Parts: sequence; structure tokens; C-alpha cells
Amino acid sequence: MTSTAAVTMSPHFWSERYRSVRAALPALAAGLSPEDLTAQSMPDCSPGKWHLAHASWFFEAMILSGQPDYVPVDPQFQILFNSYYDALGERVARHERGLMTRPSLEAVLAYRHEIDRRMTDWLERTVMTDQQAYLVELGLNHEQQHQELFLMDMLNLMSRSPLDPAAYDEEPRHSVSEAAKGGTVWFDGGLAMIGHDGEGFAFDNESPAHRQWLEPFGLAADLVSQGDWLSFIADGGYRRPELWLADGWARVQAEDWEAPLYWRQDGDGWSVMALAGRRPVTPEAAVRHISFYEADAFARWSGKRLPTEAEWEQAMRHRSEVFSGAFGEVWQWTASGYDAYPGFTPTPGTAAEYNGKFMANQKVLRGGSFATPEGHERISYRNFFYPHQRWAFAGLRLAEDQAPSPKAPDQDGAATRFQRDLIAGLSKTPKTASPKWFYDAHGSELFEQITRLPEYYPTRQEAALLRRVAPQWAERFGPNATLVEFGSGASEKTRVVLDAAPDLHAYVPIDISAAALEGAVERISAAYPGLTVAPLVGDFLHMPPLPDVVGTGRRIGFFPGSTIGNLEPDEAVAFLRAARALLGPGSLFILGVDLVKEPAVLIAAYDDAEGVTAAFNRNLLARANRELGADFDVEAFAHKAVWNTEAQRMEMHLQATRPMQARIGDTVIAFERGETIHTENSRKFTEAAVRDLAQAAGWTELAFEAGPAPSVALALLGAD
Ligand code: SAH
Ligand code: AVI
Repeated sequence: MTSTAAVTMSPHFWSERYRSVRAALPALAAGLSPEDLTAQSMPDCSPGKWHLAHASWFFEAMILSGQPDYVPVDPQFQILFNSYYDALGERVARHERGLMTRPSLEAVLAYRHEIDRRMTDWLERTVMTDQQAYLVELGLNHEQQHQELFLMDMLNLMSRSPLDPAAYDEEPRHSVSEAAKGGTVWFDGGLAMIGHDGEGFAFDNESPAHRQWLEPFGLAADLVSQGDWLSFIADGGYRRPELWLADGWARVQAEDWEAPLYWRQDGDGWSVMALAGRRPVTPEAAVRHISFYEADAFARWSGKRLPTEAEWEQAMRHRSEVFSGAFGEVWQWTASGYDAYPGFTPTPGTAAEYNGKFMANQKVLRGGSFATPEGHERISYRNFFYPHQRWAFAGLRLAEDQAPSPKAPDQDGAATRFQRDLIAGLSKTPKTASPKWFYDAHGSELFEQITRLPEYYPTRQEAALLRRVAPQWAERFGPNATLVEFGSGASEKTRVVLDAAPDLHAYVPIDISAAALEGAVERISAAYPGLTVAPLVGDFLHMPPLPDVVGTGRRIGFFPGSTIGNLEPDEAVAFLRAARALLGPGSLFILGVDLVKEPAVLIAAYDDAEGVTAAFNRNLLARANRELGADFDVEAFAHKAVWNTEAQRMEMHLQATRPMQARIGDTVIAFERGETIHTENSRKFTEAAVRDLAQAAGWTELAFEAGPAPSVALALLGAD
């Protein structure tokens, strides 16, 4: 069972939440006639009346019937409205649900009403166990799934009428469509954490969280549009067997597919049936009502492919803001089969049949649709349908492999990644670059110079604070512990921890700068001869597994310097969560953060009188010239350091002092005079912000110590 913190909520909270979720389905049914709600348009669909009844039956079967001496509202409803639960006995065959002219709609609404009465009564007088709270949350999420199914089924029914009836005056949706963002977003690949990690509600099929290896990949920022689909049709997409999987091609022929479901050729153009009636195809809108087979054929026609579900999840965990339509437009088909995650266990009890038994021959869809109730979506959510099914609000987003570079600048691909990432960032508006690319050998050296500047207080203040707290905190490390440091740089502060914990077994410094790491390892190994030092060169946002040499004791994460402030807030949460998984149960984490303070102090720290920070900032472009053969006129970019009050962060930018162009490989980037490249954020924290961040990532704050002005702070976090 996935645990839920919700048990601690009051009975009143639960009855209110129950009431508000349950109100939606009757509201969707309100304008429809009893006839609309009784017919069944195909075996995959259910009558609206059946959805209204079944979602109520679920609460009766899963929760209310667990009470001693429970008397069902109507014993016959147990058979009529059971969907697929074998453990709960016989039921009406799925394809015959439309034959249930009785009970009447009125009787079904009365059944709903009675279940609501019993449930709210039960919720208000019960202090629920974990399992009960999970089942209530499951019942509410099940209800929300039926809200979307109801709309899918109602549209299918309306589509079967020659009258093209509109089920609703306007399409029922909770948010407007997002504007297209354009382009492909590139990801490095590496080891990714996928799946639900235990915080908040999730279905059993989303757990356990586990590691997945990803090769570098690109994911389209936007969904495939109806206009794209018109091009596919015009190019013979539905007539060319070479584009299709064999099973898909068999469907195309057997069912005469020529376009997505609900599309019709009207004269020269196409129209599409939707919940608000039949309308002309809208080229800029996302395509809907396609099967997996069509999505796959379209991707092949495009010279691309469908993403795996792990790629989709990794992309949305780390860069959701650069995508449009991730949630709230159409579900997105993935290339992944709907299988159990490693270590999967179904929810105990009757609800075991909820998801697990469908794990054969279906494909996973990710995201959510316009009809998915608000708040029901989740990054780890796994929807699933058979590959031929088309009546869901399903579309697609294309993925691609990293194109093999004809002139890869080096063997290990690091420069290729730098080039790709830099071009991607400079192709955006406004232009951006990741601060992780500051740190080649020269950049790491410049950072060390910054740490010695009179204006740059964080390093000095943090080292002093660490000297004060390390002896006390080190008492908790225990025998055979391993210190894992993220962004270790010169490993200077590490010495304070190593001195306070002479029994440490191993030290694993992780840094993207090979040069900084090499120097640090040499110095630390010489100064601490008994310590096993096992460095890892790489990006800490794509956690590599820990080397075999780590001790059998506790793992201690160490992330000083407020480097966490260089990450986007959602990246920081994902990072801390991944670190918790990497370090394992019982681990500790020492996190260093800079605190919000007087802007003048901050600005001086990021715009020093000697110009070292300016050189550090410009080194990004100088590095591109050195490593990628780019031709930036480095001195023509001015260093800017600004305090962003709203986001509570210092920002560094490079500003073009004249209009110019720069070439990186075959790509030419144009700059207008005054245009900037946003190169770094350094978020500043409050104690509450640190606690929220740690909590969001599943860590518990064990201690928090702030130093004297200009203040920085250290937090000790625990994973339990
Ligand atoms: N921890 C040191 C150094 C901070 S400078 C201190 O507190 O003084 C930030 C360090 O993090 C640099 O050494 C840089 O190379 C490294 N770094 C930045 N982004 C990184 C990433 N994504 N993955 C791994 N290391 C990174
Ligand atoms: C590494 N990082 C926490 C430093 C910071 O303060 O954001 C990098 C830096 N940027 C400008 N000066 C120092």
C-alpha cells in the first residue's frame, strides 16, 4: 500500500473532500436526458447511468461493506454495478450494460444519494486506519477516473448519431490550451529515478520508485497537432504499410481507418466530433482520438519515435516548464508496455484487482487530458489502453535519439553535451545557459578565487559555521560511514567534516569538473591516508550509482556552498529526493544554504570590485570558444548581477553590448544590442523555505543552524 499522510486529516476534511469530488459526476450528467444516460455505444464504453452507479458501488464494496452487520442499499446492485472484481462475485457482462433500462436513472441517483449519506456519516464518525484512508482516497480517485470515462463514453455515443449532437454547449475543461513553445528539449540520459516515492496518494502501479538507465534523448516541447496530422494523411499516412506495425496495419485495413476517430471528410476539409458538437479540424490544436498504432506510425513517418514512459517522466520531473500540454490537453502514448515496476505489489485486499491484473498487452500513456479532473494528474501517473483503442482523449508527443554528431569533438561526449545544451539554451527566448558549464579547469580555478574575495562571504561564513556544528553532528554518523559530497569542487570544506569524523570509512566526491576533482582527490588522499577516496566525475542531477567501496555504515550526503540555490526549485526537490534514494535508509544529509539578506550585500558578492565574478561569468563563453571552436567576442558581453525579489534569488546575466552573431558548430546565434544570456540563479533561503524543500523531498529536518551576519545556514536532514 502506498502510505498517505492524509490519515492525520480531520473527519471533517475527509467528508468535505468526499462531497466536492462526488459532486462533479452528477453535474456532468445534469444536462443529459435519461435516454442519453442509458445507451451503450460499444462494448468498451458504459452507459452514463452505469458510471453514476458503479462509482457509488465502489465505495459500498470497498469501504462501507467492511462494517460489521452492514446491510447493502440493494443486494442486486452488487451484481449490476460490479465492473471487473472477480473476488466480489458475479456481474452483468460488460457489453450488456446498455441493456439495463432498470433500475431507472432516478433510482440510480437515489442509490448515489444514499451512498453519499452513508459515506459522509461514516467519514464523520470514523478515525481511519492507514488502509481505510488509502481506500477512501482510492475511491475518490476512482470516481475522478470515471468522470473522464463518462465524457469519453458520452462523446462516443454522440458520435454514433447522424444528428452530431453536442453533449455540452461548451467543451467541459478546467484550463485553456497552452501556447506552443517550439523545438525539442534535450536530455543527457544517465540513471534516472522513476515512479512514485511514497509521498501523497498514488495508484499501486506507480510504485516502487526505481532506477532506470536512459540514453540521451530529445522530447518535443509540444504535442503533435491536428495540422501535423493533416500532413500525415495528405502524405498517404494511412495507405503506406511500411509506416505501420503489422498489428496496426491489420487494423487500418480491417476497420478502414483513414483519419483519427471522430474525423470526417466534409467536402475539401475535415471536421471532428467533440463534446460540444462537430467542428472543422483546428490545425493548431492537439490531435486526439488516435490509437497507439497511429501514434507509432506517425512517429515513424516523422523520422522520430514515441518516448518511453521513463523518458517522459524524467523530462517532466526536471523541465516541465519548457513543455506545453504536458497535462490538461491529451494523454500521450508512450512506447512502453504496461508492466509491473520492479518490486510491484498490488494494494492489499479487494482493491488488489484495481490495476495489476491488466498488465498484459496494453501500452502506457502519460500526462492527462482536458477531461482529467483538476488535481487528479501526477507526474508518475500511468494510464493504459490497448494499442488499438481510440476513444480516449489520447494524442502524442514525439521523441528522438541524440543525433550522432558527424564531428563529435571528443570521445566521451562531454563537449557534445555542452554544445547541444548551449545551443538549446541560446535558441530560447530569453537566452539561457546552465551554470554547470562554468566549471572547466579555468572556471573551477576562478570559483576558488571568488571564495577568497572580501565581498564573497558565503564560503568563509559557511566554513566557520561548519567548524562549530560538525563535531556535534558527526557524533550521529556511526561506524563505517561514507561521506558523499555533491559539487565537491576543491573539497576544502570537506576537511572540516573529515576532521570531526576521523572514523569515516570512505569519501565519494562528485563533481562535473574533472580538473577540480582530480586536484581535490590528490590533496585529500595525501592528507587523510586511512580514508578510501572514490571520486565520481559527472552531473549530480543524473545520479550515478555509488561505487562498491562505500562502507557498510550510514551514508552522509554533503551539499555545501548553497550550490542547491543554483538549481530551479523543482530541480532542487528532485535532486534531494534522488539523493535520498541514492544514500538509502538511515542516511543523513548536511545541506548548506545562503540566507536572504540586504540586496546590497548580495549584489557586491556577485559583482566584486576586482572583476573575478565577471571573468567567471564570461568563462562560459570563453570555454565555448576553447572547447567547441565557437567565436564569441567574450569581452563584448557585460557581466550583470541582479537581485530578483520575487524569486528571492541573485541572477547573473551576460549582456551583449552591441548587435552581434556567434557561431557554435553549424549554428549561428544572433544577439541584439542589450540582449542577455541568463547564466545563473543563486536562490537565497529562509529557514522555512529550507524546511519546505527538505520535506517536499521526503527528508526530515533534524537541526538548523544559522551563523552571524552575513548569514548562511546549515541544515542536518535525516531519511527515515
Ligand atoms: N562545494 C564547494 C564548491 C562549490 S562550487 C564549496 O562549497 O565551495 C560548485 C561546484 O559544483 C563546482 O565544483 C561545480 O563543478 C560543481 N557542479 C555544479 N553543477 C554540477 C552538476 N550539475 N553536477 C556535478 N557537479 C556540479
Ligand atoms: C557554486 N555556487 C553556489 C556559487 C553561487 O554563489 O551561486 C557560484 C557563484 N556564482 C557567482 N559567484 C559564485
